[in-house]
Order: sequence, then structure tokens, then C-alpha cells
Amino acid sequence: MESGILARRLLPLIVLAVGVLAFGLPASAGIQRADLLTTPLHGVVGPGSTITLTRQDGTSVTHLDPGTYAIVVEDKSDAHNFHLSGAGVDQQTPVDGMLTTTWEVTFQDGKTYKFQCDAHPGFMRGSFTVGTVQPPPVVPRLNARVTSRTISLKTAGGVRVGTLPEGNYRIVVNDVTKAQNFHLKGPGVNRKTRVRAKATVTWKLRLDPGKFVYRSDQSTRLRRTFTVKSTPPPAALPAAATAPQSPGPRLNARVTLRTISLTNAAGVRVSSIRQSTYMITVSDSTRAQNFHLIGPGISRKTRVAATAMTTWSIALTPGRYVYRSDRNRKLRGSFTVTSVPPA
Ligand SMILES: [Cu+2]
Repeated sequence: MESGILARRLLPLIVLAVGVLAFGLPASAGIQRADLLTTPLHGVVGPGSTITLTRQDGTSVTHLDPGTYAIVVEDKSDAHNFHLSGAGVDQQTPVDGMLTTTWEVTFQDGKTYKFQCDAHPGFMRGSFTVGTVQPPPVVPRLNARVTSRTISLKTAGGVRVGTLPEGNYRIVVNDVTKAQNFHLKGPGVNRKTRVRAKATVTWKLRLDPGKFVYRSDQSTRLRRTFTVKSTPPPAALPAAATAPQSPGPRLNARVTLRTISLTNAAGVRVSSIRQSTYMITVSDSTRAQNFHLIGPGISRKTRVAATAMTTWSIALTPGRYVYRSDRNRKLRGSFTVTSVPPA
């Protein structure tokens, strides 16, 4: 209500400002116009692998009223960009350059807009809805790929699928060869691309609990499996939810110039652990690498260009996790979090 009144009071000023602009003004006019719109949003990408769109109070933008907004965009990296798109909007900064600029964009009622880094759309992205639209249910995306010699199924974060919770998925299949195909089989599912054609298709599938195989029908070597687990009933959710006071089990994460590790309190490398809220002590002793933990709904990392000693309290839910340095593919490990059986 208040913002509506404010907008009505400001409208004549905005019209005046836009009118004056049309006749040309110094560069500072762009900033003044942003101030007049009173709710400039802030889009930032970089310097690390992060992209954000926030309000002035620092909260993330997930929903907006329809209207025209000023967005101050800061592209602080020459390896990433900020690309905003949706109905009537398509604006971007350069991937291989840095830029600070102000965009004026109109977001339409009932639409969803997204922002991403075009170089890393898999994990540097976000979206928000405008007006009366209800946020759509989150349907996780998986990326399937088959080439003449490899086949893979990965999460949007780039992690190979080992186990998944049951549910609806969007599987984007990239069959880039005329020699192989991508064939997914499991409970109630039997989908495939054609062998003798390349294809990029999206399958919307419900994955029920059980064992799944994906393979090429032309090569026995191109074959992998994953497991879909039933979602635990609410009663079986982590005990941590009912006993928040007890500190969770401790893990030690460590990255140096040439090594990365995640170990338990006994110093043993973590490969399979029970779901819980863990206290992870992170020791990043190098300015050349970082420690990045990625898993179901989680992407937590230290900065590449800084050392850090910090503790993360993280609820690890069942699934497969990867920890890595974003600067060196060899510094990479993975582990599985298993569900706790109902008491
Ligand atoms: Cu990027």
C-alpha cells in the first residue's frame, strides 16, 4: 500500500526525469533516475563464482511487484557475466569484460525472470517471479549426455548422479553422436533417443524408487546406473530438527595448494555418512584454491583468492556430494549421505 502511494507521489518526478533525459543530460542522470525509481535492485557477478540479485536491504530478489525497475549491475569479473532475461527483457554484460551499469527494465505481471552467468549457467543462476504468479514447484534438472565414447547423467551442479530422491525431474538429453544413443530404463520408465541421429531433448519424468540404468544400445561399455530412493516420511526427518541444541558431528575440510580432503574426527576420509547437521571446520590455507562443497540444495565455498578458517553448520540430506577446488579439477572428492531409518 505504502509503496503504491509513494509511487503515485513520485510519478510526476519520474515522468519529468524521463522527459529531461530524452533531451540529453550528463552521464550522472542515469544514477538520478535510479534514485527516482526508489527501489534500485542490485545485480552483482564476481569476482568469484557468485551471482546475486538483491534489494537495497541486501535480501535476495525472489518475487517482485510488476513495474519498471532500475537495476545497478556490477560485473566484477572478466570470466563471468550477468544476463537478465524473461518476457520483454534481455540484457547482459560481457563475459570477457567487467562493467558497472544501470538498466531500466519492466517486469510483467505473471512472468518469471531469470539471471545467470552465460559461462556457467549450471550453477551461477537465479530466478524470480513477478506479480500474481505462484512460484512453480521446483523440478530439478538433470543433464544427460552421450558422445561416441562417453555417457553421463549429472545434476545441474555438475555432480554425477548416484542416488536421487524420488520425484519429478527434467532431464535435458544431449545426444551428440550418430553412433550411440541415450537410453534410460527404470521403474515405469523406458525412454531413448535414436541411435542414428543427434538430439537435444528434454524429458519430464517422474522417477519412482528403484534402480535405473542409462546406456547406449550400441555399446555395452557405455552403461551406468543410479538409484532413486523413496522420500522419508516426515517422521523420519533429521533428529537434529528436534534437538537443535546438540552440536552435530564434526568434520574437517582442508584444502592446500595441491591437496583437498574431508575427514571425520578420527581423521578418516569421509565416503559415506548418515544424514545429520554437521559442523564442518574448513581450513583453506591457500590463495590459489578454494573449498567448494556441492550437493542436494547446497553450494558452499570459500573464496579462491583468500585463505580461510571457518566453521559451517550444514544439514546434509541424503544424496551424493562433491567437494572440490574451483581452480583445479584434480582437487576433487565425493561422498554419499545416507538417510537415517525411522526411529
Ligand atoms: Cu561464470
